[in-house]
Amino acid sequence: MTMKRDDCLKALARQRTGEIVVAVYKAAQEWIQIAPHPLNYTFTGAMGQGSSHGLGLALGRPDKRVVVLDGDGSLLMNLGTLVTIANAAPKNFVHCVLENGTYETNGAVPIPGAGKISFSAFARAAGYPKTYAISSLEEWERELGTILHEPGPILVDLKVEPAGKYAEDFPRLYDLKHREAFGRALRESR
Ligand SMILES: Cc1ncc(C[n+]2csc(CCOP(=O)(O)OP(=O)(O)O)c2C)c(N)n1
Ligand SMILES: [Mg+2]
Repeated sequence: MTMKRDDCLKALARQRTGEIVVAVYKAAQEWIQIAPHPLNYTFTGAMGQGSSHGLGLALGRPDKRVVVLDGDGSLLMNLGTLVTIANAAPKNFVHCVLENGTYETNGAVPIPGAGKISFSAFARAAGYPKTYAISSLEEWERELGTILHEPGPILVDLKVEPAGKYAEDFPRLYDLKHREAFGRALRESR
């Protein structure tokens, strides 16, 4: 069983309060349209670095919760990030992996090990104290209240399939206007 990605992101948007949300690739394309907010930090290009940027934000702003919407292909490209994050142990860090089994942005080429590997097992082996593997919307909606408040770092493996028709807008993911608004919102949210 899997969830439709846009349903999954809409459920997060409904329960979001003041969190910084770092999102990459398809999740980012949908997130900026589903949940526009100055504390969205999105980018593409530096593949695999979403969780690293999120870690920096979490360490720099321990008063804010950081939710990362990572890609499965992206995380595979930087698995060492799991060890770095577990070692730094930021309590305000939630690492979600949108596991669609593909490099969807590049024509949905399957990721290596699709369906055979376990991101939650990788994270536990790296030292994350808490992990979830979620494949139904009901479970995601039920657990979100806990996930957004319990001590991290937490890894949440979200089993998703593409859904929704969101036009790609790569420039908007990291244009200067939005990046400056992010910086301002972060400074003002102390
Ligand atoms: C170092 C590097 N290699 C390859 C690419 C090309 N590339 C851009 S997006 C992407 C796939 C991203 O896959 P995933 O993280 O699973 O996100 P999805 O597209 O499925 O949302 C690839 C391979 C890149 N940007 N950087
Ligand atoms: Mg993917």
